[in-house]
Formats: sequence, C-alpha cells, structure tokens
Amino acid sequence: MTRIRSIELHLIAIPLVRPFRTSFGESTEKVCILARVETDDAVGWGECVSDVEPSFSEEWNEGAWLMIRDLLAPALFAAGDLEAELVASVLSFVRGHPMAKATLVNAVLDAELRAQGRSLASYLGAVRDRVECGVSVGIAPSTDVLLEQVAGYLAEGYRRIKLKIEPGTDVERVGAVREANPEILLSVDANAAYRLADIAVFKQLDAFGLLMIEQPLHHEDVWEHSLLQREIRTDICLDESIRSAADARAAIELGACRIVNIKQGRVGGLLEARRVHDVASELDVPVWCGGMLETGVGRSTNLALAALPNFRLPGDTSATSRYFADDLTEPLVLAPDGTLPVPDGPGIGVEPDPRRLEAATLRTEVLEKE
Ligand code: OSB
Ligand code: MG
Repeated sequence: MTRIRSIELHLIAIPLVRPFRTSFGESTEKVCILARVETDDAVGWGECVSDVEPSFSEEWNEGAWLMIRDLLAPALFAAGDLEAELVASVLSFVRGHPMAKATLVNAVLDAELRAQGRSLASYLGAVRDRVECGVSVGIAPSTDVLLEQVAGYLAEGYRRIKLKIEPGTDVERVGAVREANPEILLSVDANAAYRLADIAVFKQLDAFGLLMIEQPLHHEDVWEHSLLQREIRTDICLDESIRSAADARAAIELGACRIVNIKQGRVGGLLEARRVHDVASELDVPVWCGGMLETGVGRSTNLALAALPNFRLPGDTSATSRYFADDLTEPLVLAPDGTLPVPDGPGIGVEPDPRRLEAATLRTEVLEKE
C-alpha cells in the first residue's frame, strides 16, 4: 500500500513523420496527456490514449484533462493508502471514461512496480521477450502512394500490414496491395465507416484472403456485426465496440467477432486489458495488441501487454521511426525479423527524457490533495 503525493499532467504535442488518415479524420501530430504520478515510494507514468477530438470514442483530451483533474484525481487523493489493483474500484463512481481512468490505473501500477523493482511484463504474466510487429497504414492520397508506403514497411521487416479503408476506394486499394503482395498477412480497419447494407463490399473483400476485417460497422452495432459475420468468410475483429471484458464475452458469444483487438486505454487500463485477454483465451479467440499512435511511454506499456500468451497475432505497435522523428523516450528500433523487445526494466521500463518532454509540453498542471 502506498499514498499518492501528486499527479502532474502534461499536454504534449509531437509531429508525426507522415499524416495519418482514417475513415474518421486525419492527424499530422500526436497530441495527448501524460500523467506523472508520485507516490511515497516511486514515480510512475501513464499516457492517455484520447485524441484532440472525440471521433474514435466519446473521450477527448480536454475532457479527459478535466475528468482527471476534477473527479478522478481527487477520488484517489481521498482514498489515502492505495494499490494499483484498487484504483479501478475507487474510480468506479464515474461511469465510462475508460481512457482517463486508464491513465491513472497505469501510472499507479507503474509506480508500484518501480518501487518493487519488477517489470510490467513479468507482473502481467509475459511469456515472450520479443513481440511481432505489424504496421497500420493510413488512407493514402492515391493507390500508387499506398503501394509505395506498403513496400517500404515490408522492406523494414513488418510482419503484417493493416490498411485503413473507407467507402469508395476500399476494394480497388486492397486488391492492388494484395496483387502486389500475394503472400503477406494483410488486414483492413474500417473504423466503423460502413453499414450492414454495404455487405456487398465485404463479400468482395472476402476474395483477398484477409487476416481480418477490423470494426466494419458502428461501435454500438454488436448485433449487426454478428449478422455480417454469418455472411462473410473473413474473420471480423472488434476494436471500438469492446470496452471491457464483459463486452468481449458478449461479442464473442454472440458471434460478432472471431478476433479481438485489445487496446488497454480503450478498456480502462492494463488490469481490465488482462481480463479481456483472459476471457478471449477461455473462449479460444485470439487477441492482438492495438495502438493509438502512442509515444514511447504508451508503446512500451503496450509491448508488455502484448507479451501475454493469447496475443497470437502481430500487433499495431510499430517502431519509433514509423511515428516520430523525435519521441519522448529512447527510440524503439525494429529488428530485421520484424520484432520489438519487451521492456524488462522496472515498471514500463522507460521514462520520458526531461529535455524532450519539456520541448513537447504545451501545458502542465500539478494536482495535489486539497
Ligand atoms: O483503429 O486501430 C485503430 C490509430 C488511432 C486511432 C485508431 C486506430 C489507430 C491505428 C494506429 O490503427 C495503430 C498504431 O500504430 O498505434
Ligand atoms: Mg482499429
């Protein structure tokens, strides 16, 4: 048990090496909240996966900042002595807001593990020391540019290519990438841009031997995903629709997906993410680790999670060079075999470099017990 002395919030911005476009919008820089939690014993870091606008989910940076400052942090200070496994129950008086909650769950866990000198991977139950990496490729300005980008990532060693798709260009783009690369593991992510009435598109995509189709329909349409899955051969993977282990169980039992994307931030942090992993494992459904273009803080967190046994497919955590020219932490470098090492230092195993953090910080606020 330990006491939280202070929570320091940083709003940071780092340019992306290339714009990232999905069916819901385009980013040219990564803007997010980092929390630095200081306990009586150690310091821990948590990265919030919300974005500038509430497009991927209802959460967004300014909302998450106020949620943490005005509701979640005061509840943690009031709770007194605490351990990471209790944080979610202390915060459960707030409905929803998994990304804001995850920031604190993960930061408190990081501090706790650093105080014990134990790595996050070992605490979670890692079974491997390297993780297979895929890359998520944004919607490109043209098919030619897309083919060039995909060829570049494959040359670097990435083991799975995921194409962001949207109505209009989907079949042509995916067909072109498949034709140029008949053997690769290829998947697509629609970020909820389609409706059940678009079933003809998915039947055409069936011809390309995709590893999966990620989140084709609206995040609340779990039933409709089950209807779609009955009609197509390709496995559906859910991302946005899964916000808890209970959601994962319901979606799998309903036949709405045969694969689950786990993003710890989307489900309220690392401890719920491990429960999603366990439910999927029990139901013999493979999972893989998604990403939200995190800095080295969030990606190191994700690498530890991706070392659990039921992470059976290459994830979206890519090397630093795929995202940033200058990250907050030391660069994560892809090995020629397309893997990244699971951090083995205490906690998440990395810390933001103070100089880089300062250069990236737009705003800071220190929260303490009243
Ligand atoms: O749907 O998986 C997604 C990035 C931002 C928001 C949503 C998604 C993504 C990605 C990028 O696909 C994955 C990564 O490289 O971090
Ligand atoms: Mg996705």
